[in-house]
Amino acid sequence: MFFKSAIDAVRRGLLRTASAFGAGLRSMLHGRRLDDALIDQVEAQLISADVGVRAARELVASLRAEFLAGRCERGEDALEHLKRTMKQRLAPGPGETLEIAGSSTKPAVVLVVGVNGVGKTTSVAKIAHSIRASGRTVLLAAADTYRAGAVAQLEIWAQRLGVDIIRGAPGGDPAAVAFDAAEAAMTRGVDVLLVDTAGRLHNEENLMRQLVKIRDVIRKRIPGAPHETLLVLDATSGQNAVVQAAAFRKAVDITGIFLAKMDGTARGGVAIAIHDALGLPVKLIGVGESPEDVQPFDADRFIDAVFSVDGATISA
Ligand SMILES: Nc1nc2c(ncn2[C@@H]2O[C@H](COP(=O)(O)OP(=O)(O)OP(=O)(O)O)[C@@H](O)[C@H]2O)c(=O)[nH]1
Ligand SMILES: [Mg+2]
Repeated sequence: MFFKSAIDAVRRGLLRTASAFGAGLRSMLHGRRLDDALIDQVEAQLISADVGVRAARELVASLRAEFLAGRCERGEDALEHLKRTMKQRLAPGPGETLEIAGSSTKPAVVLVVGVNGVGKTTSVAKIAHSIRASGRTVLLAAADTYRAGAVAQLEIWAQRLGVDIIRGAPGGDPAAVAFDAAEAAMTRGVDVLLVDTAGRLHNEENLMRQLVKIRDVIRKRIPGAPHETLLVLDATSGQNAVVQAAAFRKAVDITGIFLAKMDGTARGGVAIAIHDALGLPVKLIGVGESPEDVQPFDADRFIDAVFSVDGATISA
C-alpha cells in the first residue's frame, strides 16, 4: 500500500469533525422516533455541516421516502440510512482513485495547487513522506518563487525527509523551475516528482494563466504529465472550497482533492459537497501538521469515522 492507513489515526484526526457532523446527527436522532419535524432538523444539521444545500435535500428526500414507506421508524434506522447513502455518494467512480498510488509510470508527476495558506506545501511534504515510506524516490520542485520564505520552507521539509529539491531564483519564473525539475526527474530517474506552487486566489486571472504555463512546460518535457493535479482545499473553509474547486478546475484539469485540515474545526460535510457539486473525488485528507498526518480518502472509513465517536469521547 502506498499510504499507511490506520483507522485509529483517522478516528483521532477526525475527532472534532465528528463532533460537528456525525455526533451532532447522532445526538439528534439517538433514541428518538422519526417524524416530519425531526427529518427537517436533520436537513438543517446537514446544511450546517457544509454538506451543501442540494446534497442535504437529496439525502433528506431519500430518508423521507424510507420513512413514508415504513422502512425507517427509529432514529437509529435514520442514522444507518444516512451513513449508507453518504457512502454511496462518496464512493469513487472509475478512474477516481489516486493515480500515483499503483502507477508504474516513471516519473509520475504530481502538481499541487490551491489558494493561499490552504496547506499545499505541508501536503507536498506529506505525500513525499508516504512515497519515501513505500521505498520509492521523490524529487521536489519549489515552484513557489513568490512568497519570501516559500523555498526555504520546502527546503526544510526536503532535508527532514531526505529528498532532493529543485529550486530557482527568488522572484524567478516558476514555470522555469517546473521545467528544470521535470528535466532533473527524467535524467535522475526518480519515481515521483512533486511540484509545489504558490498560493493564488481563484479569481486572479494572471496567476491562473501562470498555472497553465507551469502545467504545459511539465507536459512538454514529460508527455502525459502531470499525472495528478491535486487541488488542496482547507476543510474549514466550508462552501468557499466548492467555489475554489470550480475555478481551479476550469484552469487546469484537477484530478482530485487533497482536503487539508480535517483535524481542525472542519465540519467534514464539504467532502460530500465537492463530490456532489463538481464530481471531483477527494483523494487524500490531511489530519495534522506532521508528514505522517495524511490518509488516503476512503468513503466507507471516512463516514464510519465521522459517525463513530460519541459526544462523551469528544468532550473528554
Ligand atoms: N491542523 C492542520 N494544519 C495544517 C494541515 N495542513 C497544513 N496545515 C498548516 O497550515 C498552515 C499553512 O500550511 P502551508 O503548507 O504553508 O500552506 P500553503 O498552501 O503552502 O501556503 P502558501 O504557500 O502560503 O499559499 C501551516 O501552519 C501548516 O502547518 C492539516 O492537515 N492540519
Ligand atoms: Mg506553500
